[in-house]
Amino acid sequence: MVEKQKKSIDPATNALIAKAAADGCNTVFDRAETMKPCPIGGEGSCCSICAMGPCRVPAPKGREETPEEKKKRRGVCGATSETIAARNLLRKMAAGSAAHSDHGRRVVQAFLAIARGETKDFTLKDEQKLLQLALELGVNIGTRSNNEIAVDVGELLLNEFGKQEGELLFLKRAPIKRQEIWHKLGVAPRGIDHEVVEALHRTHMGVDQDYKNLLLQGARVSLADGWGGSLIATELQDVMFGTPQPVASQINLGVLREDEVNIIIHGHEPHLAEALAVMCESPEMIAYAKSKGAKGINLTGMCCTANEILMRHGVPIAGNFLQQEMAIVTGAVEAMVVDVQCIMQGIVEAANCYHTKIITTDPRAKIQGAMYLEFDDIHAMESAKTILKTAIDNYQNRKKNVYIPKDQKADLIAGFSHETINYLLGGLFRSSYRPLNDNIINGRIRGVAGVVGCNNARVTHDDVHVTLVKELIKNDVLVLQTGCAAMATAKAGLMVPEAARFAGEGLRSVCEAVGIPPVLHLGSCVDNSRILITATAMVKDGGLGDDISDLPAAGVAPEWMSEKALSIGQYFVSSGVFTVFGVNWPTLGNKEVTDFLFKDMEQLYGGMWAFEPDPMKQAKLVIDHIDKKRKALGIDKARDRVLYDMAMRRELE
Ligand code: XCC
Repeated sequence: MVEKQKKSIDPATNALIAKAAADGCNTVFDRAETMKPCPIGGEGSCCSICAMGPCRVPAPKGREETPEEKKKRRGVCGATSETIAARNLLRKMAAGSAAHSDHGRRVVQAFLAIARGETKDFTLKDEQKLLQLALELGVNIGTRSNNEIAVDVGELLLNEFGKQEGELLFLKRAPIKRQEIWHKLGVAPRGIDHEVVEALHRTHMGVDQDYKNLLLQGARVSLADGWGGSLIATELQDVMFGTPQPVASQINLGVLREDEVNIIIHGHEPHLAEALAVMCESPEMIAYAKSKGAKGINLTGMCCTANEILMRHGVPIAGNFLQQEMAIVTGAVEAMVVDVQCIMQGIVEAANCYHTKIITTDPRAKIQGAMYLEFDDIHAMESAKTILKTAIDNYQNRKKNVYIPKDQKADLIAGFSHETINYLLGGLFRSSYRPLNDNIINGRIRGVAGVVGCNNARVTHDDVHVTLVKELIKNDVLVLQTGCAAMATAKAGLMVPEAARFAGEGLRSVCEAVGIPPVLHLGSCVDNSRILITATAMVKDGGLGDDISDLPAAGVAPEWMSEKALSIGQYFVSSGVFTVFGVNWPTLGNKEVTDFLFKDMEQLYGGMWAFEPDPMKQAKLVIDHIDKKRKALGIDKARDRVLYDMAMRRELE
């Protein structure tokens, strides 16, 4: 008998999977059992781009295909399996880039509304970051007010989306050598929307039919995300809502409260969450909650919105991607308020089993069967109030079958922005990456890994994340995290300074000296741009080569599922980072395309893709890569240090 895949390593999730079954509530874990993934689509061998298809061109399994078979593996139009696989991949990258970048555009629009005085509900919190941005972008500061400066900054950055000529302004932040690579390959993005549109055009029936050329556009549209849309979002969110600093909080479903109105904010963009965080504290709203029999209001987050308000307000996190229905199954959630991205339609069905109201708030993302209360950036607090009142009114409808896994919550420290890491390492007056670079050079820290991305119901929830990260820190690799990946390891207790005890001796000594955890939380998925800036800062500080591709560093998305992850992965690779994906790889149906991504890309970008579902093997790939880079830098000897015990010392005397 085939053993069933374990659903989660998280006890809270497992307890609620059992409760859902008892309550007759269908969840993602049930659907993943009944709906098997399509093997042809999964390997990138299905073309549904025109109405002559869909054409299926699956690769033979378990053996090399013959040249004759290969010739026949074509769509009705004659498209080869290379074209089909590359075209599918590029479309996914374009969708991922579009998602982050549409988020970025919305952030700029909100930023401009504040700068122009169109709303009084938010202010620009981080003046220093605003002025730095103005300097970088060549905006006149002089005696002008912050708002005047911000209007110019906002307009310049809004222009980045529709720009038709030139290249994105933030590309200049990258190391010079990296910029030269992009120019040589012709992949420096022009405008953000421009690259998404061109990717869609080139993948339309009968346009770009050379897989290498298609994958160049994959690099360009993804770079438009990492060094464009996502970076713009991160920078302006920091100016508006504050640059994150270390903050303590808690995570997992145990943060829900039995005697309070529980509201979960789920999605990605931070404006609504910011407004709710402020409004929840208002005496008027607290009194209103009390008038309905609750002791107070408990706002918690889910997915990347959770990371945003955790980083800036310490708002606790209820869970990551695969826990969204589980939160509802507690029977204790009055409202799940959502905006865009990673919101499973299944939450509406789950909510129908309990009393939870699903409230959509964004005209771009309505869900059939959910309640729609539009969030208005200009009148943010009024919108937040309406949403809160709706949730509070629902408290009285809470049914009896409530179960909160109260013991299931872990402490965590978050808020490690690039600025914070810089400050923590070097201090206020000499903030720098020097101590980090020095500790890498002397071998206490072997290297750095960015471990990011989603959960995926095709693998045991959180397992791949936690196993991988534990193995990395044990081997002295400092781990930087974002997104749902960060939440998985935080739940496992790896994001507190005491977790240094799980680290190898070298990394532990650095963590203990600085007082940081061995696994640093850098924020949401758009904040993967912070990892690019951190890597660039390490290069610029010196001693570790002159490009990101020289660093003893790698990226991993162990449980990825979204198209955004592919865009992130490709902008890591195109920025020079060796990047490993778990679960499944969407071009396995074509050897040429896969070899190009897994081998040839290194010649072009200094970074390349790898696919490995096993977390221990993922760790080995990362560590081997880090060691290869250490050797190339001539710092491999430093790690071979011997720690003398007393007997050895005496022998030497
Ligand atoms: Fe979504 Fe961002 Fe993935 Fe989590 S990590 S499942 S994309 S919430 Ni971004």
